[in-house]
Amino acid sequence: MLFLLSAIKIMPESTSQLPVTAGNEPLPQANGTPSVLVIIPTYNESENISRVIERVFSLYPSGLDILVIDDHSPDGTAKNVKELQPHYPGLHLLERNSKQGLGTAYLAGFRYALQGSFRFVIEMDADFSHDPEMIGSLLGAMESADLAIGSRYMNNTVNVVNWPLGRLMLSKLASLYTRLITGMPVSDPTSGFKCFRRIVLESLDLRRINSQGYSFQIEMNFRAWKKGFVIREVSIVFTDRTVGRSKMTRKNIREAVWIVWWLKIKSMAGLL
Ligand SMILES: Nc1nc2c(ncn2[C@@H]2O[C@H](COP(=O)(O)OP(=O)(O)OP(=O)(O)O)[C@@H](O)[C@H]2O)c(=O)[nH]1
Ligand SMILES: [Mg+2]
Repeated sequence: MLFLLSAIKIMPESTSQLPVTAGNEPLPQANGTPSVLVIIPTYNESENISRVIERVFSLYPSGLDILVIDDHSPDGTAKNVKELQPHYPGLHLLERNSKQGLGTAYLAGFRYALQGSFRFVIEMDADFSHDPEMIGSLLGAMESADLAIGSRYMNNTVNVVNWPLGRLMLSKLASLYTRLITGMPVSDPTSGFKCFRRIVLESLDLRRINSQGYSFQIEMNFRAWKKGFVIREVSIVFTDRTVGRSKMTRKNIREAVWIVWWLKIKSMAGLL
């Protein structure tokens, strides 16, 4: 039986005093060059991808580019992106020839970002679980952070809409487990809605990132934290996808269980 959960409590936004960039305001540009790259990995997201691209560009018409990284989705996701490219010069597409996992998709996106002059790099899902309006809040938090994480669990609240109870428990347990083992002060370490300052990506040796699935988020946070970068969380409401299917697998869960130990031990041994 599935239990449906509604947003339980939405705390006042912790970034309320932070500036700008929400809604239709243009983002800062350096010499007319977009300073923000939003990376959206996709696998079979043809029902979502066009809408999410249009939504992001309607909210942030300048100063921001989007990179879609598609793993040869059989449903034609990449074709939808190509159809939109003539309308949006800031829309980029990286096509890979097979499904290779979320982690390697983001790593490819980071390399792409570092080849350009982007100052901020955002991770976002294609399925509208991450509200494009919150991009502004993430960027606002970057005024005083090197890594901003959109958190579902700030201040002991649960801001998740329409997740089955089992899925919520899994996510909450993963967060508690990660905090307990690593000591990392992040309430939602598996969140995939976040913003990196360029220097963070430049400082981490991306070739050493091992995680393939969702533990990729934990590993990136942990490595940034251990390097002393400032991490801030921003309260977000996460809404379960309404179209398309989740790609989460049991293998992803098993990977997250051992990766936190692996990170902890490597860090203690000074081998991170
Ligand atoms: N390029 C690429 N994208 C992927 C891969 N696996 C998942 N994605 C994308 O990564 C994003 C997150 O995947 P989801 O299936 O929504 O996973 P999730 O958000 O953790 O889980 P749900 O809450 O069940 O949706 C989506 O935009 C997917 O299309 C992959 O192997 N390659
Ligand atoms: Mg999702």
